[in-house]
Amino acid sequence: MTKSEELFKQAQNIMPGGVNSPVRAFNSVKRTPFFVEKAKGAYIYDVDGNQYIDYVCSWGPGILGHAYPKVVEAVKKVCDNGLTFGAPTEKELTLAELIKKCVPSMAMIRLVSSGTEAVMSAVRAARGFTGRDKIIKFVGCYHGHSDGLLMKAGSGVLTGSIPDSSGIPKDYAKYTLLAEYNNEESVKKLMEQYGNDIACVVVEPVAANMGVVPPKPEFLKFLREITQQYGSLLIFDEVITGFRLALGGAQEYYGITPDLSTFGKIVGGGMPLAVYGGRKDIMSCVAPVGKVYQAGTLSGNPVAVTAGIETLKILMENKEIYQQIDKQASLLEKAYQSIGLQTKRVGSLLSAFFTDKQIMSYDDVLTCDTNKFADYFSHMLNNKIYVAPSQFEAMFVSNAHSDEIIARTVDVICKYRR
Ligand code: KE4
Repeated sequence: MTKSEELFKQAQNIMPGGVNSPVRAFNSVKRTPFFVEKAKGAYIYDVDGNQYIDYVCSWGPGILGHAYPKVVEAVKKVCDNGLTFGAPTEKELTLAELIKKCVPSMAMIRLVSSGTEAVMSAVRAARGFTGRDKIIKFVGCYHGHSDGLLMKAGSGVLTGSIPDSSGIPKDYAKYTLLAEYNNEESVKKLMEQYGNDIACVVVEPVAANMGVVPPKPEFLKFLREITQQYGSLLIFDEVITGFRLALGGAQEYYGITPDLSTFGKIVGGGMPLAVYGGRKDIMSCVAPVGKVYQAGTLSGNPVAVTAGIETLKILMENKEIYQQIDKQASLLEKAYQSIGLQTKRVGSLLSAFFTDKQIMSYDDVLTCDTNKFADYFSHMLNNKIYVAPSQFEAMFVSNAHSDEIIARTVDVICKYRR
């Protein structure tokens, strides 16, 4: 029995599934998860001494590569001054100003500790600002695990949604309407039926939780226009795309300005930090100025904020990183296409799909053969390459994925026989 297997066996007795987040249990790829010892650059090491090339990058934060020296040094240093104060610090102001510099729509921001918290709070601010109760989200998009956002399609688009988790009162579902990603008609129908009671449309500008599914041309522009038409707010959930597709995220990449945005992952440099914010008139509804209550003991934590500041500063001073990771990801994409797999890619975010159906929506992704995916996952892991253990996740390329690492990955991909 490997050490990972031993640890996993013990962990399952004290943590649900032996993990602290479900996807880490490797259930959909039918393998025992490896337990991590450390990570450095593009590599992650398990407790049995195996080294893997890492394309999960902790689900997105690792754009610079693991344990980036300048970030780690800054974090180590700041710890000597105390780990948390629960009081304002200049660093929070510095990070807020860096975020606004990168993402001009973020006129006012609030720091929180997770993407879930950021999106939950942004939706509450939208409801508080508009005085409306209903929201629209898209099937297949994930916005964290707050009750109102863990919903799946009901029997019909206009019949609202149903909870996508037990433990959520059925009644909550009537406030969350579900549309189909990339399907303008499905949004129009809901807006015509409920428009004046819809507080916001919340969307991943590039869907990355059903595998990577980019927006059809004009889809985001359509959402921008139809929300304005009905007085609803547009929320871009940029927890994955933020600071990944460009310094200004998807809203820079596609040139569409939402009313509110959420960020996570990269903005915290790998520490527990996320952000929601946007128009000042909306964010002025948030306590203590306004009546939308939201709070957090570790919000703006000085250690996490330091990691975020250092990460954003490095990205701002080295914008060529974006061309580099885009180029490296394009080489992987070509390799997947050379073995007959369909791919979707935006910059350094990509997925290979195990279906022949043209991928435009969640329904298309559901036609994927997840057993084939599991077989491919094992092929990659057995060759010491770690990709996300689910067809419905994304692949992330970091600035630490050198030409040699990419070449080795291409070689392993091309050896895979479907
Ligand atoms: P967290 O609460 O996990 O920090 O963020 C939630 C979230 C919000 N919005 C988007 C677009 C997200 O992708 C996420 C979280 N992403 C998943 C990976 N697809 C995190 C990995 C996990 O759940 O373990």
